[in-house]
Amino acid sequence: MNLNEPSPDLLRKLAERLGPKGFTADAVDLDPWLTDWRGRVRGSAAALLSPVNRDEVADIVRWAAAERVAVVPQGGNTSMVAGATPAGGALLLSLRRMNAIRGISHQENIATVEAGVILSDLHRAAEAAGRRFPLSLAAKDSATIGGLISTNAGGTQVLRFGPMRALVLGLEAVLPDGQIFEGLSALRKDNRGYDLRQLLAGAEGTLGIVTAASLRLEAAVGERIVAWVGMADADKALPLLRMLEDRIGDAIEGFELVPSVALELVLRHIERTRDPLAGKHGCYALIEAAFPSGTPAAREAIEAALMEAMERGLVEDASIASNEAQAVALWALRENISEAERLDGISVKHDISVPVSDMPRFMESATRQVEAAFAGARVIAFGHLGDGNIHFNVRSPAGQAAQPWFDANNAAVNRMVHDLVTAAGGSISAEHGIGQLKLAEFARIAGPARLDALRAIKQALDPLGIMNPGKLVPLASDPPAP
Ligand code: 2HG
Ligand code: ZN
Repeated sequence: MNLNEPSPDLLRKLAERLGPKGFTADAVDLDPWLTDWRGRVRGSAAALLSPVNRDEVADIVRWAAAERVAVVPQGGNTSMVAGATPAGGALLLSLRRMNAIRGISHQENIATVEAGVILSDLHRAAEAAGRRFPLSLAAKDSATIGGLISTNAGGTQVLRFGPMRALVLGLEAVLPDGQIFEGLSALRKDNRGYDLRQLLAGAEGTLGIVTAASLRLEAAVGERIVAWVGMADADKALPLLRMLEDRIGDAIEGFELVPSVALELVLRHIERTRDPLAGKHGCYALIEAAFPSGTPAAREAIEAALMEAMERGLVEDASIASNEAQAVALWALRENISEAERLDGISVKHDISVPVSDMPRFMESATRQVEAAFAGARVIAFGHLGDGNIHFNVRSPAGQAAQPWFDANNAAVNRMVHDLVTAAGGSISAEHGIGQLKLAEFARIAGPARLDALRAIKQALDPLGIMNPGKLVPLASDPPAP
């Protein structure tokens, strides 16, 4: 794709339009935003643009289109697949200054927010208004709403509320020619054909830039109960989840699988963490149930269900948080797995899904096959079991330097895991998106119908190919994956 570097004229015009707070081409200012969160991809950009409203965004995009210059939108820069890392002479467009919560309507049960609002700020604002925004994930203190929408983020509450797509009711976006799509009005029913909101959600900024959204809120949590259970092995987890749902219903909204190796990593690398149970277990689950205020005997119901699970041999031991601080501490054991893994050394990452009921079998057989094929490799498979989504990560052999092993084996491990997932009818990206890191594998596996449709949509909305190039949409001209 023949994209250009911005001309000195364009950079001057942008500097004037955006002012000193909204424009910088200084290498020091740019530096922190040029590397992805995992530190795996280093990019470069001609300038960092930080507009404060949609009209500024629209001007940037229109002017960039006129010169056929790439525009790379970025929120909190927490992509797991380097989806917001720019390349070449792109304009890096940060939405972080567009961080107003425009309103929270109790009557409509909606929050209207700008793209740069940080997820935990929205949590607090909704709570202060007596409501709740239910999506949550480990990066909540830096991930922004625009990025979460653009990647259709998942997280730990998908079981009950679905991923970001399920929570977007309205969207405002700047399209690749600079037009503003005014789709904020949060109609519960709107059947005017192709749904642009849902096309932009999960598009990773390749079809336009989300500037604001209307998001579904839920009833505030009256009582939340967080439990940590030890099980003999991962096979017990799914029967346990189904049993809890039978007894408690959809109040069960988080069910996260933590293998013992993941717990050990967290306890080793993350300060102020401790094992909640006295003994060791093969596998653990973090369970969260949330009830509206006034629900009678919520805690007793969970206690009784866990007691029954113990009698049935599904659970070996359990600890239920007795206050909010303990609940936060239990969640820290789960939310820090990724960070602990990172501190332990680079690993080959996968974000896969297979049909929920097939996941225990898949985990067992894929672990066996990968560990046999790559001598000494250590699988750590954790996460959102209830959604059929596991992070099937593969670490280097113990005592071996992680980086050289990673460099030598990353591509082959990826291929093997993705082939196993595909054979099981699954997806190579359950919640992180494709970005740059999964692009070649996506191209290899997706199949012509999916790829042709993807390219046709991209071509129709962004014929110049300026929006976040090199992400999500494999070009027909790309060389085949190695
Ligand atoms: C999580 O569930 C994140 O903690 C990160 O999606 C997963 O680092 C990973 O592999
Ligand atoms: Zn995850």
